[in-house]
Amino acid sequence: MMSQNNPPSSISMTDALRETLVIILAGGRGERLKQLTDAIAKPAVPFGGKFRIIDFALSNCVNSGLRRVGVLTQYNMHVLAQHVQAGWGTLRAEFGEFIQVWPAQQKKGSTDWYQGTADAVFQNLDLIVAQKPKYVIVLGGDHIYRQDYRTMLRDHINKGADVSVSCITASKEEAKAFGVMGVDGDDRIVDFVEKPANPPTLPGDPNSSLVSMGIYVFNTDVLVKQLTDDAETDASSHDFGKDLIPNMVPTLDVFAHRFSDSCVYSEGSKEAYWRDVGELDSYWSANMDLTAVTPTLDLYDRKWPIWTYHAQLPGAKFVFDDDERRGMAVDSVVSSGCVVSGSTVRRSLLFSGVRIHSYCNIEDSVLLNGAAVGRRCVLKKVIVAEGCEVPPGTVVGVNPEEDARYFHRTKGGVTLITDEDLAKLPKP
Ligand code: ADQ
Ligand code: ADP
Repeated sequence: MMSQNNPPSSISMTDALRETLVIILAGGRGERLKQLTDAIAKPAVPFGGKFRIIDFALSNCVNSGLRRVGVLTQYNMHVLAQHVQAGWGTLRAEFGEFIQVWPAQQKKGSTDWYQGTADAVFQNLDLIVAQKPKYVIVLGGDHIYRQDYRTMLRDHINKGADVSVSCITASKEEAKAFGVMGVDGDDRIVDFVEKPANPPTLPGDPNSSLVSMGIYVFNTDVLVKQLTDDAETDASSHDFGKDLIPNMVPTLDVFAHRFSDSCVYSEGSKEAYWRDVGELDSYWSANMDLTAVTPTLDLYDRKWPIWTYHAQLPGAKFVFDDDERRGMAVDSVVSSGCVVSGSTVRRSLLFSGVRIHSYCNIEDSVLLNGAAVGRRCVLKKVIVAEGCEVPPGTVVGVNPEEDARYFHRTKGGVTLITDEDLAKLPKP
């Protein structure tokens, strides 16, 4: 159904895309990723062998034909800014196209960091208004998915919405970590509650809820008014999910957009793949998903490429060691610059420049850029931090109690290995 207030626009998709500005929220602390975000912002955390998490949102923008993107940063922004500049700084400013980092600047007379996601956008309103967009898409920079934002924008325009919220079905249990909505038969949002202890469920399905993916399309005039009103409200935490969206629901035309309609599916897959990788368990398992024989998110499929900046490195190398033990990796993704010598790697992801010495057995593991594993190590279900040097003979993932004494071990049984924690191990 169309909204009563906004008649449908006859704007062409080409014009709608030209008149849209994207704001990517990339400033959260990301503390649940533990030491992985000690020095770098979550969207800049490496993912999938050669990418960084934000490459998914940025690729979705570029592949959708969106050419004006501001990336709002705050904590630990250095690597993120470097990456966006190196990999994404290619659009032509003279044509009004850009992907830029917009750092927190304590504008609007504020002496504080951003209070919440809405405040982050509010503090950049002057930059947004200066672009004169008709629509503003606001989304997080920390999810793994392929979405054609054109379809969502078209849906928003056709419904005559003030704001559209991309949504996906989740189990009632999972829904506790998200914004949860109730919709009517036309997908108009009639109820929105952020991270409820007891999530409302879908009619006729008491185990499932409709959750927000934190991806919003706003009409610019509505966004400006809502942000300005919210900024003047002392009781607000200045957050899209907690304050802005719930406040808009009773009076404005707020619609749900089904991700299943705009997801870019991999060949042969019917699952709309979207993962929040904000915790070590979900980060590990989304990486592991890529090692499946037929991954639901197929990065080899070139119809919707995920772009990135990647250092120039030589090809991956597999070596027989002096004892003629094979260096091999199976059901694994091995990135450029890796050397696997005389060791076996199974169901694992080796990011760029990883080095595995002889007599090791590595399974179900994620080894980030530049990690090095000494001889005779056994690593099972671990994440090895960037540049970490695992000493010869280290065994992790075999004895959970022992691991928990030295390392961070998740509920899901994933162990995070860092240089700092390795230093606590008794010396052989
Ligand atoms: P959360 O993911 O919990 O819920 P939040 O932690 O606020 O929301 O992060 C949203 C995005 O904003 C992230 O990309 C984060 O990095 C970024 N961000 C957080 N604080 C920021 C700040 N001060 N400045 C700039 N960027 C910041 C939200 C919604 C839910 C929805 C989920 C989907 O509130 O309703 O279900 O996203 O994951
Ligand atoms: P091990 O891995 O058994 O501990 P090495 O460190 O000597 O022993 O590595 C074994 C093999 O890995 C080497 O013989 C070589 O072929 C290959 N290798 C080691 N380092 C490099 C490198 N920097 N570039 C290319 N190949 C390398």
